[in-house]
Amino acid sequence: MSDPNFVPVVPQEGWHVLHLFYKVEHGQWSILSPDEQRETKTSFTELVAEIRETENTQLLIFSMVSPKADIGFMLVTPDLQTANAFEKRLTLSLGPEVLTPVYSYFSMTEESEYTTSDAEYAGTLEKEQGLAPGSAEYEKAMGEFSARMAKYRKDKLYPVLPVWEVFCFYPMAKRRQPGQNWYGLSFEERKKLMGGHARVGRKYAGKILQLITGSTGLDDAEWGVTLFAHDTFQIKAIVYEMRFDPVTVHYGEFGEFYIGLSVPLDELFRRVQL
Ligand code: 76R
Repeated sequence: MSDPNFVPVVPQEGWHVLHLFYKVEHGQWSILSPDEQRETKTSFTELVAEIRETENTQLLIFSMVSPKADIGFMLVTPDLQTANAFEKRLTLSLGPEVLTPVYSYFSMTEESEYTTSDAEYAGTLEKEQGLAPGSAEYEKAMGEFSARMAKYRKDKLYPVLPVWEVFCFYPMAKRRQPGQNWYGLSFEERKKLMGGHARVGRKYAGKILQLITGSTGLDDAEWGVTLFAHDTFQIKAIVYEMRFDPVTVHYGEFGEFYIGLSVPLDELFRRVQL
């Protein structure tokens, strides 16, 4: 049953995240003269540089796999006005109607509700490790814990995106139906279940980098899941393994999957034949 004392962590900070996927309309592109095409590619390159030079702003660019989309952008920036302005410019960046939006997702970075609190960690130190509060070892352990959590929180709210070869994006939500309503579970039950999920996830350390961004009230699903990997085997493996994790088994709802490859701009132009 839902916990009447539960106070959800309502996000008050974080960055805005736009995932933007487009198809290239070669018919429109071919109307441009070779000079216009060259100029367009130059101004596109300049726009990318301008976005990347904007404070705290990151733009990743992907050559998307399969005809679901050709070009993918992941834009992360603090201010929504900035995000919105860049998004409109990116859409027009290769000329009118050259890029047709096929899918987009709007979310925000957020921290987890289920992290270990100072009080919980203090309890573990006392009960499981027998450390007395106030002792030098206890204080040292608590200090290390706080530093670790501060870094963890910073990485979630203000992530530095990696440029790994493979990118995977899909929206997710937690199921809400009689007998299987995630939001009807108590906080303790959810936290315990998410603990199992995180244990599976941590096995992929160094192979998968995951960024969960929240989209309740912003887009159709509840989270955007962004995975970075060095190869598709790891993406397939983690998503398959998590299918058997109780949280996903009982409560996981998935949207469409998109796979992209990180490529430099000149290769992107060649790849999508611009
Ligand atoms: O945030 C953390 O890094 C620690 C714990 C953790 C949370 C709270 C965590 C760990 N995840 C969390 C939340 Mn996750 N994650 C997914 C998918 O669910 C599926 O079946 C597939 C989609 C993958 C592959 C994945 C990977 N996770 C979430 C949420 C929000 C849920 C909520 O708040 O109720 C979703 C939708 C979600 C989905 N997860 C990890 C991973 C990996 C690799 C980790 C370990 C990260 C690390 O320790 O570096």
